[in-house]
Amino acid sequence: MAELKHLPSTSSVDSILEVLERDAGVIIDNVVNFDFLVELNEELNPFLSSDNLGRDEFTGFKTNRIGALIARSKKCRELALNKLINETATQYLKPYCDGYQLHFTSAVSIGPGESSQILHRDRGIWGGYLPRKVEPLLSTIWAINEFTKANGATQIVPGSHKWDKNRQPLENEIAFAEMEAGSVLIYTGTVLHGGGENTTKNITRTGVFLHYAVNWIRQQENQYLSCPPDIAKHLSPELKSLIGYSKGGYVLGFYSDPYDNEARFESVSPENMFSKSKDRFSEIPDPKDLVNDSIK
Ligand SMILES: O=C(O)CCC(=O)C(=O)O
Ligand SMILES: [Fe+2]
Repeated sequence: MAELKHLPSTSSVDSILEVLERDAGVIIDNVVNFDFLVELNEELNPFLSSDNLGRDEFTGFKTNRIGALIARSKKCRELALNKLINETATQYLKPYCDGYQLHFTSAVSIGPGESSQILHRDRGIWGGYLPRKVEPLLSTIWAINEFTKANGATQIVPGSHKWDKNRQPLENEIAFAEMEAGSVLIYTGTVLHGGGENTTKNITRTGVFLHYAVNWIRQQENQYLSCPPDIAKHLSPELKSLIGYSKGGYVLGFYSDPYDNEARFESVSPENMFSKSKDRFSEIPDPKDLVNDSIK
């Protein structure tokens, strides 16, 4: 039976990267405590308790999903900025970008009687246009309650990020992300995985999904609509930048204020919407370097 490696929350980034390189999935145990989860539940329950069941087999007829977690939950903001996760994302995505962004937020509650989700690779959201040699995603699933094989723990196929796309796993090649509440599964955009079957009578499995993608790609969840400027202005500069109120390159992601006729906010970084602080792309580069560095 395939198994996922568990590491303690005191692990080094290098030890996490080593497992990710081999398996493309790893569990970090007990990162946040019980009190943290109580508050998180209080923030999410009003939204999760209304009926947001999936409308197809992929999203699950007995599975509730909600997004906009940065706007809706202070505790999710803390999770999104978790130091160990962000240091791991920086190192893991470094070969493919010079920065990354929060790409997707969702709380997923798999209810009793849900069947298992088809195994898939999350990079598929971009329609298969990205060459396999680029890994665009590093994702997390935070266990809000205990994940067990019975209640729908995520299925993961360790090592399948290196497989040919048509290879299907044998049953004993599928691992289940069983973990205690407060632990986190880290997995890549190319590993085969899917929600598990929930065979329990009355236990709902809830995970908070926070996915990080290279900064030059379209985000799965439109953060500017899920967390519009009037909410984003209350976030820390670091978090605003992480969700996309920043540029991803010298001219990538700028904005112009449609009401500004004094040339104050013309072709500027979204950071200017909130403060005058300069972003890391505001230095005017030498055009030769700009052109040269833009093609690998
Ligand atoms: O709920 C889960 O454990 C996994 C869900 C998933 O992979 C997805 O919806 O893309
Ligand atoms: Fe998925």
